[in-house]
Amino acid sequence: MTDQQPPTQQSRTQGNPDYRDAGLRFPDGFVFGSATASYQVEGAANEDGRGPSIWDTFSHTPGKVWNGDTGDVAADHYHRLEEDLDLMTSLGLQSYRFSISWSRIQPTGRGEANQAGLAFYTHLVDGLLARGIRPIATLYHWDLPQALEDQGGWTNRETAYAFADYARIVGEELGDRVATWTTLNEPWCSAYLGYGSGAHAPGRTDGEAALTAVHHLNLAHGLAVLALKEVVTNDPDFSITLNLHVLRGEGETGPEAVRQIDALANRVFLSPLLKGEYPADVFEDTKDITDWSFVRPGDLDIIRQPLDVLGVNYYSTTLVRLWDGVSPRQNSDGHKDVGGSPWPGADRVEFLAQPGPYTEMGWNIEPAGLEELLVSLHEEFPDQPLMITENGAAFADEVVATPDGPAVHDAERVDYLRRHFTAAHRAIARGVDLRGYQVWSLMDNFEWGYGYSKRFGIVHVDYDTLVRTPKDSALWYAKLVGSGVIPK
Ligand code: IFM
Repeated sequence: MTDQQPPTQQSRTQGNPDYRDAGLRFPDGFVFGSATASYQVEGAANEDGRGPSIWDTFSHTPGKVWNGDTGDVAADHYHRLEEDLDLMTSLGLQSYRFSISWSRIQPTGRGEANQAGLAFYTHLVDGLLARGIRPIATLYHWDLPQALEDQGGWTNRETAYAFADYARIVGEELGDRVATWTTLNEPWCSAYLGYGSGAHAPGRTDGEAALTAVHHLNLAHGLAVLALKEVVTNDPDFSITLNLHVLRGEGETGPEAVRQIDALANRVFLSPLLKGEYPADVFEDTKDITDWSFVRPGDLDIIRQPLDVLGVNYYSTTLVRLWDGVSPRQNSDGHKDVGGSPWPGADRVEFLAQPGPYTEMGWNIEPAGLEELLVSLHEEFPDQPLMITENGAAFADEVVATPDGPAVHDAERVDYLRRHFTAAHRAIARGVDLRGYQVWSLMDNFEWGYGYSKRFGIVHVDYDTLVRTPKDSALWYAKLVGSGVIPK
């Protein structure tokens, strides 16, 4: 999503220029929830027949993850499910966005279902419904079964078909109860961080592999929606979640840099999903890397499935220009820099640091970017309902003793959430069909290459005792969910 000029916030919006509004009411039916992902919270990595995923392999490889952290135990959500469900009830959550571990269902990514794996998610979905919480299930949040990676992973077209088989198995089990099926979470990360930069599992650094993975992930999405539609018996929403980049260009070369990154980060997903075509400029920009012959006749018809809701994850903005080839190259693209590039064909693009404030990830806090993103999506795809499927912030939280017991006074996260809920509200006021907001994350968890060093939860997890402590942000959010109005 592009916006060449940083917006003049006051000119574009009513209310406080810094988005610190209170008292705004969300429409009836707006779904307030929170999100997690399997490898980040579940733990129980070697239990009940679960097979290894690429993230087990990656995190157990020395040097790949901060401090050698792994998801072996994570937040132990697998064993603390009842407690966590009750926690959701105590916060009044209306939805829970979780992901399903493919290798818990099919340990090698193919073949018979592992009944113990299905039982866990059955328990989870039933527990949510018993508490009146809407289940939003993501089928893939980056934890590919290792056995499939050994056969080429997302560079192998067969992985897309295996994914559809897996979707069918899960759909047959839960397809009378799940409210929203999200096929993929952030395929940008799976493809470009997994196969391009190597910052994520499986840690490959090959631009052609990354672009091949992009297409096979898009194809997997379409095949999975088709498979699910054959087996579900309720009337769920079908969805995919994208981490679209809100781009700003600097200087004379800004527009060209924005075009290149918009193509690779945004349009290479949005165009096939919503228009049934790949952007011509992506082919041109990457022609020295691949001829895109992995796109076969008929693929785009499969990929373009009607989306009941498009999931949008938003954290910050991205500032780019073309590198002059002389001065030291800047690479502040917000992703862990491990040497490889997540931007095949965009070798001349430079990613510039932006003004703060920042979160603990070093990401700039810019609620206007969320409003811009939602409005620009609405302008381009006016009939497409949207849902914020992730938004939140990592800060260095501390548990303190109070007369009422342990507490976490995470004022910065409360402020971050207030400003982004305000941005979402402003987008709705400008006509965006925004259906809900899933705060990332329900609880502190394994933050991929950063291990447990970054805390995104609204609930604190003590990684020694696994005790959960709702932070002030959780209590603030409970007030918002309960009233539908942004609290003070
Ligand atoms: O923790 C991740 C999540 O898994 C995907 N979206 C971004 C979050 C914060 O980095």
